[in-house]
Amino acid sequence: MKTVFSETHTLRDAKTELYGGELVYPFERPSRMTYILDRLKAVDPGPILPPGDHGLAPILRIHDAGLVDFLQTAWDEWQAEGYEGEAIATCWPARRMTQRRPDHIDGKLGYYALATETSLTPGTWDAAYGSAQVALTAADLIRAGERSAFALCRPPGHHAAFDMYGGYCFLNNAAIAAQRFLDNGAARVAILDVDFHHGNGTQDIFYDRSDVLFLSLHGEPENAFPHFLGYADETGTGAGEGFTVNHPMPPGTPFSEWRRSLDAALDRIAQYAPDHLIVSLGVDTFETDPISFFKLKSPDFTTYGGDIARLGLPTLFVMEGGYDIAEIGLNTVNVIEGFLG
Ligand code: SP5
Ligand code: ZN
Repeated sequence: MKTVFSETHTLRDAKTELYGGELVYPFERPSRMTYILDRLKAVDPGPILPPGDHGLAPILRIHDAGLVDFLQTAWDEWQAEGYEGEAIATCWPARRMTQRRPDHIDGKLGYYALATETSLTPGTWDAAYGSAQVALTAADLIRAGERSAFALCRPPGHHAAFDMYGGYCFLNNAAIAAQRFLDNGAARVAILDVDFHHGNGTQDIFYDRSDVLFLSLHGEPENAFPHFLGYADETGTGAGEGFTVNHPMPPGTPFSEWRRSLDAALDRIAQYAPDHLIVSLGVDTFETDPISFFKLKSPDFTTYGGDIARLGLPTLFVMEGGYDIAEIGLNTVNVIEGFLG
């Protein structure tokens, strides 16, 4: 399996994440990639390639032009205001308030942010752009006939919605890749999101569509970020009714339970018979992940990689979360190895 990877991810190196009332060094940090690359090189499932540049057009197939413009200009506006720290939203268009976009950077941050833990920094846009290019290039490998490919994306993407960023995500790499498949002739694409967190952004983008089946296995919103989406009764709307599938699970969920949800999701994917499968691959389901509460062990990642392979679909893996950095390489590459069999 070929991996696509870009060094531009290092341009995203935020110093601050608002966590537990303190500004801490972010869980989503550049060294995550070092550990995954080291393990990839040790196991060597295939070559590691740089992305091509597909420009902004495929990004704008998925995202609001206002969000894309904001991500490109927010840092300059923040600096022009004379602020000393990284750019963090402090107010929101909450219940019974207007949804108009303000002019001031403080207002715009609240308008486009869905969470406050994700600071904007000088290199964030360039890194997010590069991450989307990684996903697009890996999608094109599959279109060219590869059975599978690994988009080693950073920053991750699945929390980024049509017009919102947050949850360490700015552009929705998996959604951008899915649209790429459709624009190049695919009729149906399934996105299976196995990151610990609900893929609220991906769900948002495809909620009213039947050409993308979205399925997510995640920590229940009552107890896990992003808290305000991901309930089992969210099933799609209009033409998309029945094409969103959520499997929320409670704290302490072991692999045996998690795998039951996976089996149900895989059955639904088989019934949908997509041209391509995209796996939003977060390994924050690991038992010692510092911000999550599932109990998967390292060999379980190999097992479920094999489960996914049995669908027999051309499969694009897109990297999402995973914050037990010492084990992120092992767990991520275990999924790849399990898939390859
Ligand atoms: C891509 C991805 O995995 N994004 C996750 C973003 C989560 N950010 C909010 C984390 C809040 C964690 N609260 C954990 C409580 C542990 N005591
Ligand atoms: Zn996650």
